[in-house]
Amino acid sequence: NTPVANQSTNKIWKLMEKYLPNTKEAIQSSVVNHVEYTLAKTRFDFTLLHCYQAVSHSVRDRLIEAFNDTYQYFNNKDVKYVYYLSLEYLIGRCLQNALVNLELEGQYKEAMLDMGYNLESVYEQEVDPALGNGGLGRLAACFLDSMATLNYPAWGYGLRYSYGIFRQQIKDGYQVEVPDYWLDRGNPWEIERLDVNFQIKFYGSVTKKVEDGKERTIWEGSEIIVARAYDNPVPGYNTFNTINLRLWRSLPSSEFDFKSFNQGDYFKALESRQRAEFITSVLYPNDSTYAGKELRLKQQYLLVSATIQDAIRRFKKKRKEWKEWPKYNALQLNDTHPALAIVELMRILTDIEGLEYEEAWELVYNSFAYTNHTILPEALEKWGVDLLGNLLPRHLEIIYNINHIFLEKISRKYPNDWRKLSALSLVEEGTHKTIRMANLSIVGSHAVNGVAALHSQLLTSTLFKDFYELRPTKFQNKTNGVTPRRWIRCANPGLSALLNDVVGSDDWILDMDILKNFQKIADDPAIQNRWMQVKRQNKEKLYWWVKERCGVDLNIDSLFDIQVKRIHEYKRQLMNILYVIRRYLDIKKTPAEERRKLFVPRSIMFGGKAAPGYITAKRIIRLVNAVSQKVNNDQEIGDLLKVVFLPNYNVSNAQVIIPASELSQHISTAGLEASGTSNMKFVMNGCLIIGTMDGANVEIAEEVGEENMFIFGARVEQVEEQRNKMRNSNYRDYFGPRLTEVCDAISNDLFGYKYDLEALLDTIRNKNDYYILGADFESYCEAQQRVDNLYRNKSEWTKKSILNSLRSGKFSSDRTIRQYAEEIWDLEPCEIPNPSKSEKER
Ligand code: NBX
Repeated sequence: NTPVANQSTNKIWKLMEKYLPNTKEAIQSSVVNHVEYTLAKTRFDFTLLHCYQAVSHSVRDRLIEAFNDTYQYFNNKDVKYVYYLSLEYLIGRCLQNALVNLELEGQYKEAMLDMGYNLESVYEQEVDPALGNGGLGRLAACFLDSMATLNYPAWGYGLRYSYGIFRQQIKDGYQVEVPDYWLDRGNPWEIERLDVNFQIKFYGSVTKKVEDGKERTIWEGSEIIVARAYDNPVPGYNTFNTINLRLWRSLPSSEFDFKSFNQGDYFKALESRQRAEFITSVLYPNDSTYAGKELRLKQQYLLVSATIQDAIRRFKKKRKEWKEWPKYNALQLNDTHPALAIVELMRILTDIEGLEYEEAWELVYNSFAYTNHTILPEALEKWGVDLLGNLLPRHLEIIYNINHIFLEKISRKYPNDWRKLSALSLVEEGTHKTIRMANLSIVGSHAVNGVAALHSQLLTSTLFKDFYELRPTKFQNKTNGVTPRRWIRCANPGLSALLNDVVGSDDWILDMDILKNFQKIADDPAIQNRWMQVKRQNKEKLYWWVKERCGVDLNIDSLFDIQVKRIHEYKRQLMNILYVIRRYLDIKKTPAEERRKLFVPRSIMFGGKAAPGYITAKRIIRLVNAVSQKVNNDQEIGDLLKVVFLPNYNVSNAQVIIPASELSQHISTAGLEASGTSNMKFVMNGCLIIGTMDGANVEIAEEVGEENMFIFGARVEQVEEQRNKMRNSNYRDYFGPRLTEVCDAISNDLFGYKYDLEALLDTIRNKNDYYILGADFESYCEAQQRVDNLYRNKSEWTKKSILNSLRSGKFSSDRTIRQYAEEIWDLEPCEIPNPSKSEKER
């Protein structure tokens, strides 16, 4: 029902045409308004938390203005949309990011100071929405920032988990997982859409019916729930464009189990309502093995089904012709987790909209694209056909159908090539028959990409070789990137100010490549001094962070050496800590008076979560803490060496840790880290990398120069050879004396915790050392020696630090998103005219 417009209602709606003013007084009055009317608080009963909430609501009001205008404008211009589908978004805190992107940080700072509040302590009140595991989820968040900033008509779609990734506590040196109920204090940033709900079906049966001579397939679900939309505005920088991250929450459907209610089984009916709510209650905390649990499949299907329904509803409002679908919609799959979207769209187009199979396939194929994030075999999703067929019987039928048609084409092209047929098949035969989600994603997409040049090359030469030979043009590379808004402008205000002075403006925030034009400053002693000052201030901030959380007193003048990322054997935190032990033993062997000549004081920090079921990863944390305890309490060592485990690594902690680091470790076994993205953040913040030729490190070396990094270790093509060597020898010969001595020290109980630590050592001593720590250890030690040598020369170190930062332009996610838009999505930017900020055009 459209309201009848008359003169008096028009006058009322006209009230909405004024934008909120951003003077100090206006900001203060909006904050105070929210204190009174949103929070129902008074100045006498008001804490810093309330202050954060009121400020956030006041900022949210401003976001909503831009947000509503953006989609109205997109709608009027009838643009093509990209839908980014991801089971994870690690967006981090919102308040500072929103203020920076709206270019209101200065005004709010002043307004709040006037009221007696320091804006930085207000920021600290916000909890991290941690709806992701690691790199993949954080990448999705950086991409949203770039899509908004570059004015692309985009939507992010995901799940609103009630519990994000667990909070990590360290008790007696072991990781303890604490539930993260992040909505505890409300969430001022989201907009609950009571009117945006979609039904989601599970289980049930499939029947065929003949209607007017045509066969129709009907899937009747036996469990029906509802997905409700929660919108999270994502503001672009230096533009009025603000896009939406729409997160779904599962709720019981209102008709649900009406029968049981009426039959008087009140409690049973309530139980099933709770089961519906449970679907989006918790994020799976695994980042490298797939869970294979029904609940996880329900989560995936809920995201997929609600999103496709939403996109179709939007499309149908505008046009009648299905053949226009790919012209107006691009759908990007963030890994295979949302791959069922391919099948869901096929189902709706054929079963409900009545399109022929081939017609529907054309539309699906031309709109979907898939990003792969790993070649680790244990991470590849394969759903058992029993489980999938029970939960989504019609989808399994469609998958079989897609496979049948696909394999027929293959066998015509390669008659009797059974190996090829079974490698390409969507179905893996065996005692436990499974569906390969990667194969489904490739077959259903017009573009498939890896996330760094080396990774994309490995995909086409190993994991997806047969698919590549079939259709080489489908395969692309899109090297990852990170947003300079959050990772420099927000996280490192000191460096931002310095870069503003160097460039003469803040244009670098939108065009990082211009920093290359200022490389000569790297030799300027005055700039070097200021550069060192900025780093020192950041180190001081981390010093206090560590002191408060870990009770360790670091030497600010020591080299801050950091490895923060999910704990995994392939990332080789174990090799790092074994080197720390090596260094400790070497210091102990050196006469006291010579120690300071031979060793640069170092503070070595580790951080990262281990998946709760990943025992080896948890033992690595145990070892780090055991070494930390021993070394930090050894009077002889003093501040020459400190070892710290930084608990609960997350986005907001990363914003303190990364700007303060001087050396960061990206030391995965060559070929196994698809890209890495923190490496890019560290480089931007003037940190030198010690690393292997893996993932995006290879391209970082191309950009900043190998001479400005500490590269070591086997190259991809040497890894298998090293593994063979290990298989054919005793670990004592293969390891060499320096590593052997380290292992023996652990075995001789120098650090305690013998049971855990022996088991840990066995992963490299007796299990073939799959990640070739033994092979790379010597070359790693040499690289570490080069680090010490360079650090003694402050000016040379600083010069390299400056060059790293100025040459990091390629790794802005703006570059990445432009490439996706141009080479995969075929998407044009659409910028809303920046309003005068006084009158809205409505
Ligand atoms: O994706 C990561 C890769 O390991 C990084 O090399 C890469 O830079 C990053 C972004 O492309 N992968 C990752 O974070 N995976 C997951 O978090 C993950 C989560 C759930 C799951 C499997 C993997 N079932």
